[in-house]
Formats: sequence, C-alpha cells, structure tokens
Amino acid sequence: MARTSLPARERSLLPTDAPLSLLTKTGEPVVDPELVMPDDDVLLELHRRMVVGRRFDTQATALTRQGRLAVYPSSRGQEACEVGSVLALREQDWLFPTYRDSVALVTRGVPAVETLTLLQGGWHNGYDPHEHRVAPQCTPLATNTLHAVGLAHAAKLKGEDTVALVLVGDGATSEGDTHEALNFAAVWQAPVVFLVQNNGYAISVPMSKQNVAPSLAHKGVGYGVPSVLVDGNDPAALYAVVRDAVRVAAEGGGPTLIEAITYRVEAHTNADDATRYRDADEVAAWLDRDPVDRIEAYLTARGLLDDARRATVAAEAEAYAASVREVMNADVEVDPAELFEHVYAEPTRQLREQAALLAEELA
Ligand SMILES: Cc1ncc(C[n+]2csc(CCOP(=O)(O)OP(=O)(O)O)c2C)c(N)n1
Ligand SMILES: [Mg+2]
Repeated sequence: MARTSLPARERSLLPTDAPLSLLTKTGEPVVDPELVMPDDDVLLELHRRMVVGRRFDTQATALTRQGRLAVYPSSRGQEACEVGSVLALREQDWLFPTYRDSVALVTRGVPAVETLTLLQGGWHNGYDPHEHRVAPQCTPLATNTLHAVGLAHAAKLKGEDTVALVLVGDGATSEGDTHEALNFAAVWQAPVVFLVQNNGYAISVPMSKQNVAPSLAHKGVGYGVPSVLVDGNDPAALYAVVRDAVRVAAEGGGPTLIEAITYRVEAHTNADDATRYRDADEVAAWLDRDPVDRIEAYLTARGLLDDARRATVAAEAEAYAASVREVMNADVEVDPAELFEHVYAEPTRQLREQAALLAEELA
C-alpha cells in the first residue's frame, strides 16, 4: 500500500531522503511503491491546465511592461505545484494562496480579471473568497498558515467535510506564524495540508542562508505533523501526494506538511533583477527539469497526447491570454474613497479621519 495512504497514526513523521517522484525529468515513469500514478484523464487535465496557466503567467508579466499591472510575481517553472495542488482539491475545500499563486487561482476558476485586480492596484482583493473557496492572496508571509488552520479547525468543530490547503514559500517557513500554525494543526488534528513550494529563494536569499535542517519537510516532525518530500516539478507526483494528504485530512487523519522542491525561473517579481544573485547556469539546469515538458514527454510516449490535442490546448491557451489582455487593457476608474471600505465592519475613528482628509485633498 502507498506509504502516504496509510492511516494517520501509521504515517511516517519523517520525509523520505529523496523527493518522491513518478516521472523522471525526461518524462519516463518511475515505479515507486509509495505512490500511485494518477489516471490518464487526470494527467491530461494537469497538462492542459499547466499549459493554459503558463500562458496566463507570461501574459501577466507582459502586462507589467505595458503598465497595466503594478507588479506580478511569476510562478513560471512552478506549474506542477500551482496546478497539481488545486486539481487535487475537492469542490468544498479551501485554498489559502500567496501573492505568487495567481496560476493556482485561475486554475481554481477565479476569473483572470478578478485575480489580477490586487496586482493592478485596483482593489485589495478582486474576487469573492466564498464563491470560489479561495482566501485572499496573502502578501504578509505565512499569515495564511494561521488562517488555514483556523478555517480547518472551525470546519471540524462544525462537522463539515472541508479541508484547507495552504501554499507557502521556503522563506515563509522561517516565519513564526508557520510554526504556530503547524503546532495547532497537530494539536487539534485539523484537516489542513501545508504545501511549501521550495523554489530556492526568498527574493535574493538562497535556502542555504536561512535553513540548515535536512529539509523543510523535517520541520513537521517536531510538531507531530507527518511530512512528505516531493519533486515539485513532477506534476503526477505532486497531484498524488496532495490528493492523498487531502483524503487523509478529510478522513480525520489530521495535517500533512509537504515540501515540493521546485524553482522560480523568473525574478522574484518584475521589479527584481535575479542576475544579481544567481548564475545563468543554475537557471539553465532547472529549465532542463521543466514540469510542462516532463508531462508532455510522458503523455506523448504513452500515445495520449498527439499533435492535434497539443494544438487544441495551445489554441485554448492563446485565446485565454487574448481575453486576459482585452479586459486588462481597459482603463478602470478607481474611486480613492473605496480604499477605506471593508477594512473593518465598523470604520474606526482614525479611518474616518483619514478618509475625510483624503476627500478634502482630492476636492
Ligand atoms: C511578514 C513579511 N516579511 C517580509 C516580507 C517581504 N517579502 C516579500 S516576499 C519575501 C520572500 C518570500 O520568499 P518565499 O516565502 O520563499 O516565497 P516566494 O516569493 O519565493 O514564492 C519577503 C521577505 C513580507 N511580505 N511579509
Ligand atoms: Mg521562495
């Protein structure tokens, strides 16, 4: 039986030494007794969503150059995590993303224009979190870990079948919030899955400057949270591992910490110059482990992906990017007074004063 399919009390607290994988970097299947290859229809959907997600990401970066977006943190190279984790969720589950996870949002069904409102600077959050069961994208690092544990714990108390999946970066694991969240998730056996996208850097700070634990997954052990280390550029393995952690959580087995080893191909955001702190050789080595190429190679070799389907998916991605361009190229009228709305249920005296001051200045 797959190791990650065991009941909670038998699940290993320690991650494996090597990241779990189902596909080699060139797309050959890996026989791993601990993981089950997802069904063909899931693999095809992973491929389709990753191609569309990557095209969205490229389009969003282009919109920063045209001044249509204030900032965009690209997840290029991290599509296996962005798409694999979201497809592993059930409809009733909640996603707690960060600023980097716009591709996860659109994969979850949040309209592109609503996803990009925050990065455009138009509004704090452009979508209804309840409609999609996607919390607002967190910019303060790791605060979403606590939100996710809170929601998961509340769902459990209410007897609801809901799992919370929280996405964080490697850097966010150095924040106290992550540790408080892991501890309470374990104490309460909350139905929550922590997915750490270890993309090698926290802006310019490499992993070697902020962590000496054997892996980030090892950080679950001290809290009693079973931990999994997975190849984050392997969409099949990523999906399988998250799906299993969601199932365990839904069955009352408690939290799981997953560390996915991946790489941020682009700079931190369009405002960052990554050539100042990393070599081109390092980036090239990771491009060689590209998650989209990997699943394409596997599906092609299996005869599941032919030129016709590849062309259909590419056309869908182009049409999607064109629709994103069209809505984002429209000028938006932003009312500065709206800045003060929805900050508190009842605006504080200070907020009212600030709003009045702004109104006065604008007049
Ligand atoms: C609490 C807090 N401290 C500092 C920052 C500034 N900051 C923004 S992104 C970032 C790096 C985060 O790195 P990581 O968690 O690895 O995520 P990645 O950007 O690589 O996806 C920092 C330090 C912040 N947003 N929030
Ligand atoms: Mg990082």
